[in-house]
Amino acid sequence: MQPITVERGEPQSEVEPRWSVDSVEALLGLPMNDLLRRAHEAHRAHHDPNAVQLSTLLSIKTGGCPEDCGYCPQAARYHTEVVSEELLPLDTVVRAARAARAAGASRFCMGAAWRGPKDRDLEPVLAMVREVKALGLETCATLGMLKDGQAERLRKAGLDYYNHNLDTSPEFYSKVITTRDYRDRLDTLDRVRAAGVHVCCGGIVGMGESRRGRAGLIAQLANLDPYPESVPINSLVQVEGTPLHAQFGGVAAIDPIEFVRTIAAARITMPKAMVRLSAGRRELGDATQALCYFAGANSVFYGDKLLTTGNPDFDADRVLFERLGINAGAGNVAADLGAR
Ligand code: SAM
Ligand code: DTB
Ligand code: SF4
Repeated sequence: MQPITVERGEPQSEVEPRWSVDSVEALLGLPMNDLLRRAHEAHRAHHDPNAVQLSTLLSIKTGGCPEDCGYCPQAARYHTEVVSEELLPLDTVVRAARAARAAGASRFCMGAAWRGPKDRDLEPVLAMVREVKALGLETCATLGMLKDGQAERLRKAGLDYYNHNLDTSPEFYSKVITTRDYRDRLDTLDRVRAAGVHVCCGGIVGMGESRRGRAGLIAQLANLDPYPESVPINSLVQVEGTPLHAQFGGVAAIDPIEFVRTIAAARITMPKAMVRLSAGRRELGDATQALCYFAGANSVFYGDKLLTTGNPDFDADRVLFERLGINAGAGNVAADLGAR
């Protein structure tokens, strides 16, 4: 099990230091140009600075979720425009994966609005993993909390990555979610790691947390031993009907500079990870995204839809990558698998 409170300087492994919340907060508070310089140097030391990996998402089971995550349009208890759907048939998933591959994605991530899969739910998902893997794509799934044995079954079917986010700092967590606790999340991450599946784990910025709250999230992620291979940093997409939407007196949108700072801190503290600029890219706009790529983001969700909300369409991303001289796509397959 991973400790929740850690201090920098304790040996975590032979090569990676531990990060205290204070030390990450200090990073986040550096003069912007000093922070960007450190982050970009860390980025160049471990990655091609002009390459971005593309993952495509598909919601394989939408809405009707029993959990109460305050940001999520798929929670049954909130009145959002999301229409619930049963698990998609296998051929629909395979068709979507083929289209993602044709568009240049190297990874296909299947998401389900479950608290966690029941054993009987897992069987059809295993078939999806097998078929997507057979297309030559990297496979990822995000299905909620896993019970003993489920991660092993997923690995045997060919799952490369499991996405399960810590979402925020341990201190802020209960303001956003009450139906599962931080320890449950760490336990699922331990099961994924122990089964030999790569860990994709990140969080959401802009839920009303303080800068120290963001430091707490980054420190938790960076102190996982080893830290995740993929780190999705989401900017909250405010969805009408969810408690975090401004209509409920929810939260003000995050300052984009503060978002870039968070990406930079993720890059410095987890230098070899793929840092994914995740939800919220449409709202961030091109110039902020460009700064994120400079600060160390080297992966995105690619396709006009995330799970239920919008994302820049293929063409918008292609144009932006072209303007930035970024090489995006299949050439970067498994860059992170090779790096660790
Ligand atoms: N139900 C599973 C679970 O919660 O683990 C998997 C799917 S869940 C939608 C995956 C992640 O999407 C969440 O942990 C959260 O980080 C992110 N997410 C969900 N809604 C979001 C929103 N409105 N804005 C930003 N990120 C969001
Ligand atoms: C992650 O960190 N972000 C993705 C993926 N992992 C599963 C999901 C973002 C969801 C945004 C809200 C929606 O589209 O429903
Ligand atoms: Fe359910 Fe996942 Fe949404 Fe939480 S984030 S309400 S667990 S679908």
